[in-house]
Amino acid sequence: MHAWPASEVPALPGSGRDLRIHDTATGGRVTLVPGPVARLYVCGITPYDATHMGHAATYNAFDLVQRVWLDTKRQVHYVQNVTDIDDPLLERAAANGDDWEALAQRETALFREDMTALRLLPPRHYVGAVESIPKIVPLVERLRDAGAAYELEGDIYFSVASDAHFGEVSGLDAEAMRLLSAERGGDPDRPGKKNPVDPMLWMAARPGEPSWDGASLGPGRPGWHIECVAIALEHFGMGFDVQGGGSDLIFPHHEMGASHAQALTGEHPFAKSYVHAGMVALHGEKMSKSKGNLVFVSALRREGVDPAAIRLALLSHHYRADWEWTDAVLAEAVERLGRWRAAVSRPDGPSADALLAEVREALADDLDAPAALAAVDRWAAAQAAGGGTDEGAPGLVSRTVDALLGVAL
Ligand code: 5CA
Ligand code: ZN
Repeated sequence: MHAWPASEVPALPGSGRDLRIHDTATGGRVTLVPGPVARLYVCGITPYDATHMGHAATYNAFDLVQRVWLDTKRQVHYVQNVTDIDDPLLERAAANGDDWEALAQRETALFREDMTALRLLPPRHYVGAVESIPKIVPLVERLRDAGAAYELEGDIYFSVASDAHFGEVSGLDAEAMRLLSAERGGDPDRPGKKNPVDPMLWMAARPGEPSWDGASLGPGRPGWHIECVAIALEHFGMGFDVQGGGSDLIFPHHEMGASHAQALTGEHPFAKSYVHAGMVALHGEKMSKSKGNLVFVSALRREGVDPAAIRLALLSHHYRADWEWTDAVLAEAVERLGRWRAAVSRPDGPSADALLAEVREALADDLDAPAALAAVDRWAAAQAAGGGTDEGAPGLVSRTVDALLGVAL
């Protein structure tokens, strides 16, 4: 699949700090020290509806990870998937009398447009589940042949007991896992499973549903977690730097993915760090396609909202916080964007050297975007107060905000 065009990242003087970030598996902050090419896998959308503010907030968080790494003069190898076959996609298509492939293509195209408008840097590889099926099938066969997977009425399940490290990503107990598995695509009550939370690796073809050649597995379609494992192993192998997503992916998705990969390779860990963004809510409930309480990026764009203001609204919350989208959040961002644009449009201003250092320090400190915005606010206030005649300052502020926060002033 093709990704979307990259906005240019302006060069900044000097270099940024290594990123200290909260790692879900250890429950504490770690300093990431990737090699010259940092490897980032972020779970992509299931394209059955348009990009909402929750998605945008999560991808914004990982865009900051990329930008901090680029500022340390590393390259970033970023991979993202598209879950272009899964139950919710088929259900939505059936409900609307739509073709599931057309729905997936349409929503993926809209997602690309939204990402481009928000200046979120594209992945180097943007990979669909369907195009990955030839890579997925042999992995499931290997797991089965190694005794890490078993058959149940034609479907193939992963046995979580096959990975000694199972449970280390989420740190949850069995009861909590069971509840989340039921909520998030699992089938803990299906009779005959070895462990209620064992997830499906390969679903045998169902009447009226699309299916693909599964070699010795028989015709069917892939489970959710093995999709991301196949794509990450194909591009990175084990031990890549960060796997990211929203906090609703901690269990089962990232826990199961880690165990699939660890059972397949005998190596540990799958990702060195697991990083999760908080959930964005609307009217007190998590924004979700299944609940339908959504604010879409594309709808705001159609209403004429500047994408830079949407981005500032996302940046005004810490990525790990759960927060509520309101009109006031957007209004404040629109106001801030206007203030910043006015401040950088003057021919000179107060020195911006300290500002650059402050933004770098804030982002390196667990992606503290609100602290970075506060630093720019202070510079803009000093500018408005008429302090300073540094002719390079407005340009440096623009480049800093563009390169590190992805906002074009
Ligand atoms: N295709 C899978 C991942 S492989 C999936 O979860 N797709 S998704 O479309 O449901 O979500 C895409 C990304 O947005 C995930 O990282 C998910 O955690 C995140 N996300 C979904 N809803 C919200 C929300 N309300 N707030 C923040 N992030 C969210
Ligand atoms: Zn995923």
